[in-house]
Amino acid sequence: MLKRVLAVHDISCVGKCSLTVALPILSAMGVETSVLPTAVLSTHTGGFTGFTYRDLTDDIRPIADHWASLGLQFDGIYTGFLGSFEQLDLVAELFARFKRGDTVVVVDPVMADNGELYGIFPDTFPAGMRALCEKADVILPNLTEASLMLDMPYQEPPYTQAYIEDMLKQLAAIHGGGVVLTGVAFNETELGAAVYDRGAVSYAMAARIPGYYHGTGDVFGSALTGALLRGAPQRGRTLPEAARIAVDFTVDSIRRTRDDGTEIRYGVNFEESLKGLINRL
Ligand code: PXL
Repeated sequence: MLKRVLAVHDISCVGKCSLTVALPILSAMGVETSVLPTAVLSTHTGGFTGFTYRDLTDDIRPIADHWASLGLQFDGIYTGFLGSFEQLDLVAELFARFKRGDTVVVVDPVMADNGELYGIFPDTFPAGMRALCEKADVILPNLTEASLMLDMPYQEPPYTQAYIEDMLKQLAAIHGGGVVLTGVAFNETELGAAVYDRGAVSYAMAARIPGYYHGTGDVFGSALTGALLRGAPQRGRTLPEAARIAVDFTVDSIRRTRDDGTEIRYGVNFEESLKGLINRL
């Protein structure tokens, strides 16, 4: 039987991130995907000006009430970009209503990159996001988001292994669960993710492709969530296995985008990497 995941993100109509990435990737991975759009934007907010923003906060609880009346539950819940404190609270409420004992809750605390909180968020937002992370089974911060949630100054790469492993332990203490920390680099040539899974640290690194590619966090998070849910008959992949799959898929998508020479703010070419991802599963 198909596993069913609920993806809670905005719809950025153009620019390939959030739901326009999560839905195709999770479906292609063989996971039934329900969506809860938190907002509709004409484009994402990274690299475009003049975008529209229709907030859907008021629709979240009525949608959840209807689902509850149907007795729906999910094998996984995957959340990303959330636009306000109120949405953080509503999403915490969703976890309480739709999580069974074995449901995997993956929270990507999307709010910052390259040492900077996204301009639309107040400085108090990371504390709110940290409170949502407390309710997750797995969290997927990048180095900037991790620093903000731990109230540590942001440091530029390269990092030492001691620095990353101390950070992983502090992040795991937030929720007592799994951590996948992205943007980890120990030198100029490699980039990847550090994984903390029940006390064990591991790494999924890949050759660095220079440049900043938009939407890669959501490509990564979607592939990782799909891999956690999809495995040999009933069991999903372990967190280190899922991180390896997600890093390779993301890097493959970035490589195609670089080769295509397309404008970076329109997102990465994950579409032509899906076949390889499916074959690997
Ligand atoms: O990819 C993360 C993301 C999701 N949704 C919106 C965004 C961003 C990053 O900038 O602006 C609306």
